Amino acid sequence: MNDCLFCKIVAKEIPAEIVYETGRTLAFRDINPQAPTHVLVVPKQHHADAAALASADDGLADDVLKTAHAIAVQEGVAPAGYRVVFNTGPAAGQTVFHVHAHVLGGRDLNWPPG
Ligand code: IU
Repeated sequence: MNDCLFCKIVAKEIPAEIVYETGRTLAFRDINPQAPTHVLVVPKQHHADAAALASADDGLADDVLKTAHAIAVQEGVAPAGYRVVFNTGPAAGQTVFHVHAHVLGGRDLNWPPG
């Protein structure tokens, strides 16, 4: 996708603080962190949202989830607990339409979310 911001981060055409990378996923710090750990995990292949990722049917959603857990371990937030969020669609607050998992941790997280 030529005009997709996260595709450009994947292609390293625009900078991001990358914290983890696999063959099919990339993780980088959110520019507007909502918790001490706030990392975004994206598949390198473009899919607009979690629904499209789930339909990809090639194990890619599994890769994203595994990377999210690896981030939580790497960041040291796994033992206390962390949250993985896919905002999916405008009503859920999705603003960037390249699917991304938010990995949030490092503080007590409220429920229900806003
Ligand atoms: P959302 O679930 O689509 O609302 O999340 C988009 C996130 O992308 C949001 O938390 C932004 O702070 C974040 N982000 C970013 O990390 N780098 C950017 O250049 C832009 C947005 I634009």
